[in-house]
Amino acid sequence: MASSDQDVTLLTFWPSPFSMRAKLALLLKGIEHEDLPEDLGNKSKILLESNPVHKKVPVLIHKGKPIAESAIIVHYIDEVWPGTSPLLPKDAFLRAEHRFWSDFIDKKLLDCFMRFVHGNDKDAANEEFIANCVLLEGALTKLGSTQEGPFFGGASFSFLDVMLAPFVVWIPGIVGVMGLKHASEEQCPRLHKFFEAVSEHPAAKGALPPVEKLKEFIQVRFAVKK
Ligand SMILES: N[C@@H](CCC(=O)N[C@@H](CS)C(=O)NCC(=O)O)C(=O)O
Repeated sequence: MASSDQDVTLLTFWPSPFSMRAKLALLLKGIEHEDLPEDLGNKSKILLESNPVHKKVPVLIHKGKPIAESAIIVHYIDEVWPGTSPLLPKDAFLRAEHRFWSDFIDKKLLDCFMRFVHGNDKDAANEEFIANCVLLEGALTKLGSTQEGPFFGGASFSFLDVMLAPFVVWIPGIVGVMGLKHASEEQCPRLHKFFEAVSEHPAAKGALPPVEKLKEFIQVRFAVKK
C-alpha cells in the first residue's frame, strides 16, 4: 500500500460502473483511500461542491482538490502514481488507441446498452450491442496480441481494461434480469477470456460488486417484474 498520508477520498455509489473504474484504478495502484458512499437521491454537500457541473459520482478528492469524470480520474491516478503499475502505454500511438477505444466504450457500447435497458426497440439495441462487442474483440486482438492477453494491456491491467471492467458485472446483470443477449464465445473468444480474467483478478474483486447483488439492484432500480 502507498503511504496513508496520500489524503485520497472517493465519492462513490457501489452499483455505478463509473465509480467502479475509479475504485479499480486505486486498488490496482495500491493507493490507500477512503470511500464516501453517496445517496444519489439526496446528494451530499461535498458532492455538490466538488462536482458542481455534473453533480455525479465518482469524484476523487486528492489533498482537497476534486477531480470528476471517471476517465479523467483514471488518467489522473496513473499520472500521479505512475510507479508501481502504469496503466497507459508509453508509446504515444498506443496511448491514442487506448483513448480511442475508451471513448468508443462510453459513446457506442454504453449508449446501446442503456437503450436496451430504457428504450422501446430492445432488439435493435441488442443487435448493436453485439456488433460493438465484435468491434471490441478486434481491438482486444490487436492491442493485447503482443502478450496474447488476456487483457488489453497484455498480461496486466491497462487503462482500457479499467474502463471496460465494470461491464464484467453489468453485462451478466442485465442478461440475467432483463434478457440481454451477450455476444457468444464463438463471436468474441478473447472478450470472454478477458471477462473471466477480470472476474478472477484480486483488485477487480475488490472494486466490482458480486453479480447477484447487482441483479437485485437492477431488479429494483429498473422495476423489472420477476
Ligand atoms: N461521465 C461520467 C458519468 C458519471 C455518472 O453518470 N454517474 C452517475 C452514477 S452511475 C451519477 O452520479 N448519477 C447521478 C445523477 O445523474 O444525478 C463519468 O464517467 O464519471
